[in-house]
Amino acid sequence: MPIEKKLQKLESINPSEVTTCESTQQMLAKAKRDGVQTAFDRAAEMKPCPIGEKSACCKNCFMGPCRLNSKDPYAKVGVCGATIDTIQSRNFGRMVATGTASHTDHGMEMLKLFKGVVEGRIKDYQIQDTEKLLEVASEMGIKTQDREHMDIARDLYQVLEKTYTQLEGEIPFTRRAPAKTQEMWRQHGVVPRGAMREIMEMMNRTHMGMDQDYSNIIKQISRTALADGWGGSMVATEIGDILFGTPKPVQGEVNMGVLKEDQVNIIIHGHEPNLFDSMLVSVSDPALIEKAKAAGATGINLVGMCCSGLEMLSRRGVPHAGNFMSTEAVLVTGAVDSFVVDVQCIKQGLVSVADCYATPLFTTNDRAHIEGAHHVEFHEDQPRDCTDVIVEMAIKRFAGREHPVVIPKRKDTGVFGFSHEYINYMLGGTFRGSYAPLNQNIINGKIRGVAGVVGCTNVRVPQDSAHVELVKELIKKDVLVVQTGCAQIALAKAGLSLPEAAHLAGPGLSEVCEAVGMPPVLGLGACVDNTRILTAACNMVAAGGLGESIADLPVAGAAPEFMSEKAIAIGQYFVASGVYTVFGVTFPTIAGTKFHDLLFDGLEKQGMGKWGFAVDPHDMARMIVEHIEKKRRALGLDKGKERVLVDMADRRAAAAH
Ligand code: SF4
Ligand code: MSK
Repeated sequence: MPIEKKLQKLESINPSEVTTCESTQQMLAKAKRDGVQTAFDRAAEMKPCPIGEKSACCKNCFMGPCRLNSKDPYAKVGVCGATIDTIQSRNFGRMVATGTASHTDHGMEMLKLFKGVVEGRIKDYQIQDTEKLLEVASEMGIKTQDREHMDIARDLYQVLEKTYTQLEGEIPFTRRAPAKTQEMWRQHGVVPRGAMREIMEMMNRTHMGMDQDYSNIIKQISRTALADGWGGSMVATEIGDILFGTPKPVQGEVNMGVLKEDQVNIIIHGHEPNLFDSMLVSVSDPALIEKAKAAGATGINLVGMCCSGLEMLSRRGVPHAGNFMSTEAVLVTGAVDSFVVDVQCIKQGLVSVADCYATPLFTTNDRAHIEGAHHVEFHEDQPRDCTDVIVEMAIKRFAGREHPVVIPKRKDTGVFGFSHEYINYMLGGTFRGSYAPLNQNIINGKIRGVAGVVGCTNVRVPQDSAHVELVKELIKKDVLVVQTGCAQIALAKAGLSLPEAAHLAGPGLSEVCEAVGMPPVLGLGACVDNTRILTAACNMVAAGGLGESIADLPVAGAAPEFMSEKAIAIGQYFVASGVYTVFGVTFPTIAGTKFHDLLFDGLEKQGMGKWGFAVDPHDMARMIVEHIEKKRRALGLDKGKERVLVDMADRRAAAAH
């Protein structure tokens, strides 16, 4: 379709005001010249609904929808009598249920793939990390000695399936949490039984006329969210590692400059690593490479975006073109010969942008079709029936490229793939991997604490700006930053994912980074890999000296540019696990209401973490640092312990404990 047909009268946006990513700015300027509309243009037209934004609107039945939008949120109730606290908590619960459903459904697909491999029905994937298989299996109480790997894997499948299907009891990975954290969960009755049951109950309890006490609804909210963090997401990460390999640090390239004008460019965007893994096989096939050459290309260039891109960047060093808010902009280069998606975070607007540049957009998953896209379904037992077709179509598009190609030159490098296992090894050495040196550096004050800065980019915030400002501020204050999801790409583009960025950190953190050779910002993977942060927190408690539960640790989390319901579920499972979690952009509750106060204060009094909110990244950094210092004081770390340099001998001694 000619580009002119796509022209709509839109408010004019200034690219440098809506994104700090240079490549995206360049492509938005080009999109404007080409008359192509993106989410940035639509956001200028579509202001957020102020009632929905604060969850003061209920549409849970058809006596409504009811809006409780008076100045005093308690001045009105819904037609059924529902108060603002009932409405907000029900809406919040449904967001958590949706986010949890997304992650657990993803995890379940990974487990289904694992089952197929173990049963020998699926031959194109194998167990790549047997060490991790044995570790996870023995953690789950499965006998591993003198047994075949496949027998162990079969038992592991049976145990992990309970994460989803169990009706009573506790999901398997909750036993990974420190005993005191588990005790606190039991005391509040929030240990998840099975993810399906928790999501189902959450939806039922939020139906009209069901649970109408926010202080009871919150229990199911936490239980559902914990079924994500210690359930569906954790299974996705652990099975992903077993099947595709546990990440180890790898240098990778990010930004739109990874596209190549003289090659067939294929982008994969989504969340499931299986499609990407099979695409890697197809693009390495000599016959397809020959076809690409016959079409005039010098090769085939496979590139990732968003979270499956991050999984492949972390595991294989596959180049990454950008995060969530760059997915439409990258098509404007005219250089993308196939744009392939699977599940989650895929804007419907991609179809029209792809159409403008004659780029074929492929959906591949039965759970996520898009009207107007080509659907070539991916099946794990015959993966190349899908991936080869896509490569062939990309070659065809390359041969007939109709639009001028403009690729931003910017390409940045970073080191990614810091699994919690690698952090253990990196700090403790090959023979005695341990978190004790990290704890030691926190105790002696060189590192004040650890912050997870994670999550999406959102059109309501200049892209990447809050991530970068917040992280710069935190490392300056000697807070070690760990990252997952689109946040990592923001920091990699700002050059903070390289060991050389240590000089931007405060004196204590930079000394540790230089001694170990690590960046002050550690990329841990995709958004499901937030569970690596939970596991790292468990290891920190186990290593000693920093309290007995996750809530005791001098740690915090932040999602400064979040946009998805998955992020709300993640935030709640961190809070319910004991972590102070600060969100930016907006928060879906009204300050001064009882439910809001429960989230922002009451939960901490119950032994959990709590929510925080700030739009300005500097405020956010201040809040996080204050919280970390509060936790340090509670641990007695403010008593002026001598600052000791940790050398190899110290590390060995610490690891021996
Ligand atoms: Fe209105 Fe109550 Fe129906 Fe919600 S459940 S729409 S508050 S009547
Ligand atoms: S892709 S959930 S925009 S991190 Fe996981 Fe990025 Fe957020 Fe989607």
